[in-house]
Amino acid sequence: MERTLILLKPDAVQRGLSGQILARFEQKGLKIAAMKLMNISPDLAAKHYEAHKERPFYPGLVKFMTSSPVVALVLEGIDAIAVCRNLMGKTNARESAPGTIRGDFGMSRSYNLVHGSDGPEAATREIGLFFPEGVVSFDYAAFNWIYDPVEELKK
Ligand code: IDP
Ligand code: MG
Repeated sequence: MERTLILLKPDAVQRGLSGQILARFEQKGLKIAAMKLMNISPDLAAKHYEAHKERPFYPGLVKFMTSSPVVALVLEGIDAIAVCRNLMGKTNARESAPGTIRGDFGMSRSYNLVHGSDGPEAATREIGLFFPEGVVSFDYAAFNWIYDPVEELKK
């Protein structure tokens, strides 16, 4: 099992799309391991987007992400990071394939509705930044029907 940090960005919350976007991840079979509505402080935004500090779009990105609340989530599943990135689609929503979240709901390269960790190291780092209190530990009964218990869930 792998965990990833997902953010429903300010545009998703303000456009009333949080529920529909969360449903995409949930119906795919990802387990919600943590979830909260929160404001991102400038300090948290800077840590989260550290890798983009030198990019020309960085100031605008921080302004956008701190302008209004986000829904922060930790999602869990086998290969959760890649599965979520595929569900999200390409960074530029105009170029994102239909069927993806960005492809179905967005028209912008910057206001692209959703963030997802891009690798295992980023996921661990980002989950620690957004959920220093830890995730919620519980048995997700649906996993026994989402995965093949013999092939995929053997301990
Ligand atoms: P990703 O979110 O698809 O992983 P990144 O390249 O990591 O894309 O960029 C982080 C975020 O910065 C994007 O989701 C988008 O909101 C914003 N961004 C990326 N490239 C541009 C750009 O060229 N102009 C404006 N905003 C951008
Ligand atoms: Mg990224």
